[in-house]
Amino acid sequence: MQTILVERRERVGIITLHRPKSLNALNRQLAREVIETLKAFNADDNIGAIVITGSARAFAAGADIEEMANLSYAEFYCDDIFAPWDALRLISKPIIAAVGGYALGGGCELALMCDFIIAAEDAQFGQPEIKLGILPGIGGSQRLTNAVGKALAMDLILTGRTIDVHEAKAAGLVARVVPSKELLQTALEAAHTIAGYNSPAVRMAKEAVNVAFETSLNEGIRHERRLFQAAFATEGQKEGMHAFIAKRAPVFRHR
Ligand code: CO8
Repeated sequence: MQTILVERRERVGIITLHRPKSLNALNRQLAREVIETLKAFNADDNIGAIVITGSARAFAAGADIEEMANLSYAEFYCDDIFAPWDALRLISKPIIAAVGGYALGGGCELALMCDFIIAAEDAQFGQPEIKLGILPGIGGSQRLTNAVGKALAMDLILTGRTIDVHEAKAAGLVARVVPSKELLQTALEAAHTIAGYNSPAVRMAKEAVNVAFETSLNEGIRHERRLFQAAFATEGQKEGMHAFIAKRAPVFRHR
């Protein structure tokens, strides 16, 4: 891997975006490496949750402008250059974005593709593509709107302004704000907690929440009900409930 660092700590897989000279600008190689690593973590029974992070200065300052600047419509259309990022939606294990510094353009969109964002006090979010003569390209117009509502999404996408972490938290973009030096530790603790639960139930819970953004309330509730019933086919449900009744800590087997 040349653009990311990959690490495993107990049952948590960590991807650190690592293109320091360009504030972790997202080029095609980085996309391939992130997706390849996510797929490997997803297939690995020893991994229960994933953290994606960047550097203290930038989670990611967007797509790589130098790489994109001279591309033609035909290249973008025929090669569907951002298509690899679509595979992130197929990762069934929870992904936490630990965001410090800039999360701009594609960087903000990548954070939005994760399941939730834990941000450092110095984090800044924005979709400044309009200043470059373009618009968000890996789902920002949809996911940002779902996260913060039409008014703020339009404001950010049309003016290109950047918001600080407190505005992002108030708008619902960010789940937690922590001091910068506690960012990774907090994200890892959340990931370790998740990774310790009944793995199929964790994935079902992620699936159930995501369905809320893709279907009607009625269909979403029906989907949740089926998943809830399916949870009773897992060993973890028996262990979780019997452990509660016996007043002991549950021991989940992660399969
Ligand atoms: N692409 C390429 N290089 C970048 C990028 C980028 N997005 N952002 C920063 N860099 C480089 C700079 O060119 C500079 O390189 P060098 O040292 O060789 O001159 C280095 O990183 C440090 O940057 P600055 O000197 O500019 O640092 P500052 O602290 O002065 O400013 C900013 C930091 C505000 C983040 C500034 O760098 C900036 O505005 N960057 C561009 C932000 C932006 O416009 N992002 C949107 C890009 S377009 C996009 O994301 C489209 C999304 C579509 C889908 C994405 C799929 C991946």
